[in-house]
Amino acid sequence: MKHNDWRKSVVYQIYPKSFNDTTGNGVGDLNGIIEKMDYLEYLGVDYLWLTPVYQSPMNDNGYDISDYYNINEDFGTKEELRRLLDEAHAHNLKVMMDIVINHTSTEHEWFKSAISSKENPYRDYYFFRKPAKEGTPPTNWESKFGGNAWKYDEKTDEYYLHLFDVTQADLNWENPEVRAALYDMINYWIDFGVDGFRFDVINLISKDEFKDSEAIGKEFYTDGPRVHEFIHEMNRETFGGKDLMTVGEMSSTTIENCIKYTKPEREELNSVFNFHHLKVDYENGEKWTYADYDFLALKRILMEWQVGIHEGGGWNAIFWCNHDQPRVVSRFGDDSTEELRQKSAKMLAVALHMLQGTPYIYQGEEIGMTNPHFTSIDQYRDVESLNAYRNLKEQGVEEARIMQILAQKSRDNSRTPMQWTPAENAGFTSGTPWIDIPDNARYINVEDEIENEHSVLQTYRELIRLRHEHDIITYGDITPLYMDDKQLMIYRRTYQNQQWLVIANFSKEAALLPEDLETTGEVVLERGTIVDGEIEGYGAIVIAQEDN
Ligand code: TEU
Repeated sequence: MKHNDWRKSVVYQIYPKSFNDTTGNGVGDLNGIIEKMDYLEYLGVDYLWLTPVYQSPMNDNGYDISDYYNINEDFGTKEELRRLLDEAHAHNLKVMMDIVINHTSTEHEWFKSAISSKENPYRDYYFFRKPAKEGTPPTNWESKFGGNAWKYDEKTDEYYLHLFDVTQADLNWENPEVRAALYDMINYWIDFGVDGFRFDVINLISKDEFKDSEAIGKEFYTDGPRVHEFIHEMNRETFGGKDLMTVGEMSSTTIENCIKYTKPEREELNSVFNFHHLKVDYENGEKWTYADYDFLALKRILMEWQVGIHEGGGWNAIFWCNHDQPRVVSRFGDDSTEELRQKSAKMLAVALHMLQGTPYIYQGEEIGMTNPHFTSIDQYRDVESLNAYRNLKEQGVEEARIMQILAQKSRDNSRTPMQWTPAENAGFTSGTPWIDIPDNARYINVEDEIENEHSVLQTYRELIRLRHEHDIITYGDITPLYMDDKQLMIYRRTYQNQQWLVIANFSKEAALLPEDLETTGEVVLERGTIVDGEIEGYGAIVIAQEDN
């Protein structure tokens, strides 16, 4: 056992569709994950989080579940999942399942019943509402994937709510039967032997007022009125008091609410993802724009959450990447040359992994995988990107500009297959991959990274090892420093009588260290050097110092 406190854990996120294909159909599968257990153990992580593998029409790659109790046949069978759990446990790894309970697929039996007639007992599992007036949806809320959030059903002359795709109908948590059915399902997976859960958009489950919004409707369902009550109830009815790690994905949330979600005595969740630090390349708050990122905002937001959550007694999940976000090295680093890519990927790893909270590594991040830089709409697969393309077209935006925006923002940026080897199709599949693989797999791949002792991968391994060995990383306080510095992220961690200083240069150019910054001490980890009071471009360093 590496340790016995979930707080010291590092989680590795697997997007099964793009991890490893053993059947040659171009789509990854559960056996593919089993095949890579040695690698995952070598990396040193504690938990694996599998994005949804349940039965699904895959309009949103599994976030549209049609049967919570069965496995999507592209991924495999329940027996294979059972073997995956056993293999993971034999490799000292735990497994978290993704729980999507804000909505189901419209292919789910519940929804199929619900839509069949107004009188059907399942009608109240979802939100069906009358038109505001003829031909007008009940409210003006916008779907997160574009367009109005209500879909008209001609047969019953009512609309149903879908905050995401039209094939993802929102569940009515006000209905106690819905909650009971969902808790049964979670308990089924607990009995099956999983070790934890990631809850999809869990702060959107409480909705009670359906009114027009001045904006897009968020205020009526984000951190809604009964959300804490519902999550607490779920905790008590399912995972609470058991050795299971939980993390909630929180959409547009607040520090105040996240403290409530994660303060142990409230019995809700262990930890939370928030996305505020990843909106720093949105122009005027709009994702579908092309913009440079704002470094000072990135620092400010990250540090507000670091300090705010820690002081409030809550717990952060910390991450740069997931299956919805572009690759961080292309986003806050630099993938324009091999040298810059490697340096900036390492720097970003250090800057994140020395923060307080539970770090998440998204498959491929540990080898510095980049955005694929797609140039044609035919290369995109994601429903959100395809909707955005249509919307931007309708607004009259030029094709070339749209391609530039998608190449920067699309969720497909992170969904290209894991690059295992320099061989054809990156060793991911013997068939045709479901989405294109960047050419750079020839030199950015796991095989090469294992061999090279100075690789990005080795930096990740070292950071994981450090976390397991030094309590200061997990439990220490954090003090942000020099927040106005335009190149450097600098912070101090303190724990008992120890003090660590972390310096990360987010710019390509060498950066002058602040004159009054004391950098003497014992170097814990060095990626880039300090010469004459300057740290090199994309350099990062961690120094253990005397407490004074
Ligand atoms: O995502 C929630 C969510 O709102 C965003 O991550 C969203 O994809 C992005 O911000 C839009 O710009 C979760 C899942 O992670 C995502 O893959 C699903 O599509 C979504 O919920 C619906 O289940």
